[in-house]
Amino acid sequence: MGFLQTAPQLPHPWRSERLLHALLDRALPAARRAALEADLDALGDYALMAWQRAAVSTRCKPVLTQWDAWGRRVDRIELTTAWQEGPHITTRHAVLAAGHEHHEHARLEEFTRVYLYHVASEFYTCPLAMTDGAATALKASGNHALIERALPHFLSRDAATFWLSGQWMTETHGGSDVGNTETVARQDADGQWRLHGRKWFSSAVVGEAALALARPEGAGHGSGALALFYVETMDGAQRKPELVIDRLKDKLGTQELPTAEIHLDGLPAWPLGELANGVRQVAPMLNVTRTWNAVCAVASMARAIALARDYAERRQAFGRPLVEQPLHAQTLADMQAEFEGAFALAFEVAQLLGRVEHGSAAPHEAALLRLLTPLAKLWTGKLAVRLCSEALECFGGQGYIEDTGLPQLLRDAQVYAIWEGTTNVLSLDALRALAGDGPGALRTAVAAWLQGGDPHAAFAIDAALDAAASHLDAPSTDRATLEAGARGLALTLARSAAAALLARQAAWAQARGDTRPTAALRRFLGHGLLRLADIGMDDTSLLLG
Ligand code: MFK
Repeated sequence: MGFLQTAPQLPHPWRSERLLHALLDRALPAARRAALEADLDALGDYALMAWQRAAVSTRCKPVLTQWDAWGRRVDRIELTTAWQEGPHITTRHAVLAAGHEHHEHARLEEFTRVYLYHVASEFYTCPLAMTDGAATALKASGNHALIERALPHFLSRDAATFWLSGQWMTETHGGSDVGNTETVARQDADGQWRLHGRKWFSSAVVGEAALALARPEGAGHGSGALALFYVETMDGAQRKPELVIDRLKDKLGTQELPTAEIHLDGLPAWPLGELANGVRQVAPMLNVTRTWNAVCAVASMARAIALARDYAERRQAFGRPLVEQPLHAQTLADMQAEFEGAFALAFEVAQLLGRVEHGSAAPHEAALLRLLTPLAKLWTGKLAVRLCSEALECFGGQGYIEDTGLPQLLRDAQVYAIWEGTTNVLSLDALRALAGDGPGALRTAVAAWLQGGDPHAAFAIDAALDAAASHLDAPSTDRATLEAGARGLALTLARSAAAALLARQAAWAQARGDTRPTAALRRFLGHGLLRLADIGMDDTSLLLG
């Protein structure tokens, strides 16, 4: 047999994770940091095992069996091995419970685990995100009966009592525009609310509970008339008959995740709060799941880059390893710099969330969190696709071959820009946040992050923020022009915030003799911060004419 190329090896996802180590060293008190070590090491072991197991296993997808041999409707879903392990890994490592502990680092410690677990989980993190979001929305609702009933399950540290929650919003007519929701809530003769309708993307249908938007019968049109309901899906070991699984979706990626189309045929439901303003009530959930989306997008980038970098050491071309080829090394370094910016922004959102929830945030930080959440979600979602695509190219033809495990990275990455609001929906959400205290909060934060850092970086970042402010505040800008430019504005703000965070990290690391974050900052700035669009509404209509 001729030449055989050795496959890429995944370095240990925790022990080799330089950025996460540095972040935890900087952000956590020493005792908290030390207490995490064994747990994170074990999660890294699991992630490594899962990668190695996948390399020698046949890929599986979930299977829905709707009827048993005797004609009984069963809607049974068989899950992949990683999904079967999900409740055990989640509770053993307290992935969700950690985020709801009563200290300001709770969310950072939670999302550290999410980052290590995500790719190995085969997107079991999707329903985990929704369960976390449901726990957060329930707490915000102040509905003590539901909190006491559901939270001990959602945040359980024991697989036997752990429950997953879904988030049932999307409908055939109400995707981004959930105001078109057709599901109706009716009260029966006993006063019990029951949901009737069809939900179109239910990713946690194997779970035990869900938060669902529905229109109370007789309420008006639009999103303000929607209410948010809590439902349970199981009657002991049986799924409730009022919940019917129509089919599993056949998706581009996240194929281990059993996303379902379902019918609600009188499913009992309990309102979280008032029988209106359901979107406002579900917003805490959206913001938490969008943070998950950002951290998971960054985790996918980390996986793709780790494999591409390992391969660059193993693969020889033109007489030397790829990593010694100047253009290949340049490509990898460009990817690394963008990844480091995205990592910094996603984890800043996680830390902010922890501080705001704990009540230890600075006065501007609630508005900062409101703005950075959509920015981090939309930018990391797009970047994950670009970096995973670039990583596949680093393998040449092998990156296009299914059983290397590489194409799956790209297919899966495409979901981050779609889930939890598309890039454009999130850009418009950023405009909502910018209409409030967002701009001032971002300026205050950036000034603090840049203190004592590189003055050249500070100059470039301030200039980008000035340009964004002029764009936003231009007196001639009407609403249509503002919306048309919202994506460019959001990307500019995301990159500027990320650069300021990289500057803070660079100053911290340099004082400890590590100049790699400084190199990442320099290169990231070299890629430019400005992404503002030159809006010509006339050109747009001409081009689409
Ligand atoms: C592994 C990674 C895990 C990731 C999780 C994966 C889960 C995947 C499953 C899904 O993808 S489920 C589908 C997710 N669907 C969406 O995310 C919906 C996308 N559409 C939007 O986000 C729209 O912007 C939105 C539905 C929120 C617009 O609704 P409205 O009703 O037209 O907006 P409106 O009237 O502006 O907002 C209503 C209220 O909510 C306002 O407050 P007030 O009533 O007090 O004025 C808004 O300020 C508030 N609001 C909206 N978005 C908010 C928010 N408040 C805080 N944060 C937000 N993000």
